[in-house]
Amino acid sequence: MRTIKNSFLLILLLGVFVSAMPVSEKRDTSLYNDNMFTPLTIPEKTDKPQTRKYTLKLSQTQWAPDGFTRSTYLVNNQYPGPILQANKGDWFSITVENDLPVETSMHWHGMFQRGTSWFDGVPSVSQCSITPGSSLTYEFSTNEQTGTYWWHSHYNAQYMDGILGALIIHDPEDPNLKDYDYEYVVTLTDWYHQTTADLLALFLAPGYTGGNPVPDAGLISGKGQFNCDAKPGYPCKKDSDVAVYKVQKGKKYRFRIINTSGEAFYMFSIDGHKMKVIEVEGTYVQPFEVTQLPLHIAQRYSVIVEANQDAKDYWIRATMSKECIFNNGNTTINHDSAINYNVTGILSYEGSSNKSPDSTPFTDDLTPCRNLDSKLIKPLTASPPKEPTQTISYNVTFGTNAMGVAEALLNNSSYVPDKIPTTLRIINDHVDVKTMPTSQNIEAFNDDKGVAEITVYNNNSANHPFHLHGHIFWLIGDGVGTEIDKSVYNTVDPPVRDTTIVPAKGWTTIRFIIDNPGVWAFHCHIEWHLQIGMFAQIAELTDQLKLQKIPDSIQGFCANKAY
Ligand SMILES: *[C@@H]1O[C@H](CO)[C@@H](O)[C@H](O)[C@H]1NC(C)=O
Ligand SMILES: *[C@@H]1O[C@H](CO)[C@@H](O)[C@H](O)[C@H]1NC(C)=O
Ligand SMILES: *[C@@H]1O[C@H](CO)[C@@H](O)[C@H](O)[C@H]1NC(C)=O
Ligand SMILES: *[C@@H]1O[C@H](CO)[C@@H](O)[C@H](O)[C@H]1NC(C)=O
Ligand SMILES: *[C@@H]1O[C@H](CO)[C@@H](O)[C@H](O)[C@H]1NC(C)=O
Ligand SMILES: *[C@@H]1O[C@H](CO)[C@@H](O)[C@H](O)[C@H]1NC(C)=O
Ligand SMILES: *[C@@H]1O[C@H](CO)[C@@H](O)[C@H](O)[C@H]1NC(C)=O
Ligand SMILES: [Cu+2]
Repeated sequence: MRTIKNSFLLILLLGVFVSAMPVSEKRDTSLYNDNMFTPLTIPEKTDKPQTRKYTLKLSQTQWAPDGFTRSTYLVNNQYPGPILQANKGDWFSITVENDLPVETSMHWHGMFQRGTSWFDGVPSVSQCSITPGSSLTYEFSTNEQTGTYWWHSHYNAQYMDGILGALIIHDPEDPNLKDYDYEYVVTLTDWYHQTTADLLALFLAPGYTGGNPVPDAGLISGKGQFNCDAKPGYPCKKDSDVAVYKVQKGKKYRFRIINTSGEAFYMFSIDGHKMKVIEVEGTYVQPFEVTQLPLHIAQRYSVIVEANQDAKDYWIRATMSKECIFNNGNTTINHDSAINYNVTGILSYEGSSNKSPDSTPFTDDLTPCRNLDSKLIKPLTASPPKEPTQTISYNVTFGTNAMGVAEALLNNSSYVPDKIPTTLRIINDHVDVKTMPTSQNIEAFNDDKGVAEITVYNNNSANHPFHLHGHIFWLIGDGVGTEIDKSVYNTVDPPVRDTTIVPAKGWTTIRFIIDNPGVWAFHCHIEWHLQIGMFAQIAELTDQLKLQKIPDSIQGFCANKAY
């Protein structure tokens, strides 16, 4: 994310540039990522940690993942980008080559970045952005982390234009290994027919109060079907590729499901097949069965699906909850979207010839827009931290600034990114975070091995998926109402996550251990909210951070800018 002011002109210019491009009628299916539909090839187990090297080459092209052609960003000429894989303890060395006409920056969602906080990929917090034509190599250890993660651009709302992919860390000691035969990765994404640059220009226009833009389609692992029939005369092609996951009867499949959306809430299910949840955002849980899995943005689950039904085809449903998508009639951007909320793919048994499944959905009644019931999620090993040593809260509100532009505020303060990343200010200049402007929304946590407790109050009617960088946290409690209800606190075996919902008209309390020197973003993952300032910085153990040496590559990017 960059300053709205700085990037605004760029957004407008890009908007003009993009809309002037000819609309291609070509249907290029080669840009889908086939690896999303093939069981994972697991990296070989090694005695010593390996360095897993990848190159991510970012480019722009005209493409129609759902039947409508628009300017799309691709990574290695694919969408979603490559699945990055490692084994527990390995290092990643990932070179990001920016061939886009705009700046970028890459975030490894869920990675602790212990000792490498400058590679967390957040402009204005951990690094200066990667200018067009340049590249940056991110190097970090997976340390003790395992499980299902993802990577995405953290520059403006760019990931929603296509810059994202899965990141999987395999665990040779995974207690579930014997319970499945193959692994698949699934990404769920809401898709728009305008670029985020165009949408942001509308969204950030003075006087706009219509809420988040409405998506046009939902994509399963990059494949979607725009509802062409619903918009006569609209330039789109029917019969675009459907996401098909092939299974063999009698085998068991681990599906790693990642909600990579910018706005939409999904309810994921596979007709006729129960799902056994085994992992929630990198933490093993005591297995439990569900028929429907609710996922908010950035949340991840691993489930085991047994191919134990008649060898036919079954609908995979990633139903977007209409209730969770605000649409205030003609004041909302793209309010007349023809989106089909019933996003589908196919689970196809080997030998099945049934191309159009006739399976029926599960019909359990789940509350949309919320987390999976926390009571179901019991970590395999429960070791929540003790009572907090530092407690803070944020009150989320919306407003408009002096220019009439929408803003989101935490304790009355909308975050304004700084040119110089906070991490560099602290390490290079030893700036005391207490002296930073209010608009930095920065809070210091300096009690080594202490326990931080954050409560977010949400007085508005949207659900906000909050993500904390650099950590997992224990979800101590949440609820509706304007006051915390401590009677619902779970301090014995609470869920462990890195992204959780702050319910509409409600609150959420999390705890984490203060043990990772760095400056970490804590923000709503609805990109539209993030862009208007629903963002805080957690400055952790800055005395230790000051002693760390920033790589020349990170210093160099800023040297060319404000530094
Ligand atoms: C993905 O996250 C969005 C935004 O929180 C949510 O609306 C959507 O339902 C989620 N999708 C799934 C499958 O959970
Ligand atoms: C928007 O909708 C309202 C209420 O339905 C209607 O009165 C108004 O004329 C509409 N405005 C536009 C520009 O279509
Ligand atoms: C979506 O699914 C619901 C429930 O099954 C159904 O009532 C509705 O007609 C479907 N909508 C479309 C556009 O297929
Ligand atoms: C936000 O405001 C509340 C109420 O005044 C206060 O208790 C809390 O500490 C503030 N949070 C921060 C991060 O300053
Ligand atoms: C949050 O802000 C709203 C709007 O100003 C206010 O009504 C509410 O009491 C505040 N909540 C807390 C916990 O401070
Ligand atoms: C936010 O501003 C309102 C109105 O000025 C004030 O009443 C409230 O105390 C402020 N809240 C915080 C947490 O500073
Ligand atoms: C916040 O909640 C309080 C108490 O329910 C209510 O009086 C107030 O109108 C709300 N403010 C906003 C901005 O929603
Ligand atoms: Cu939000």
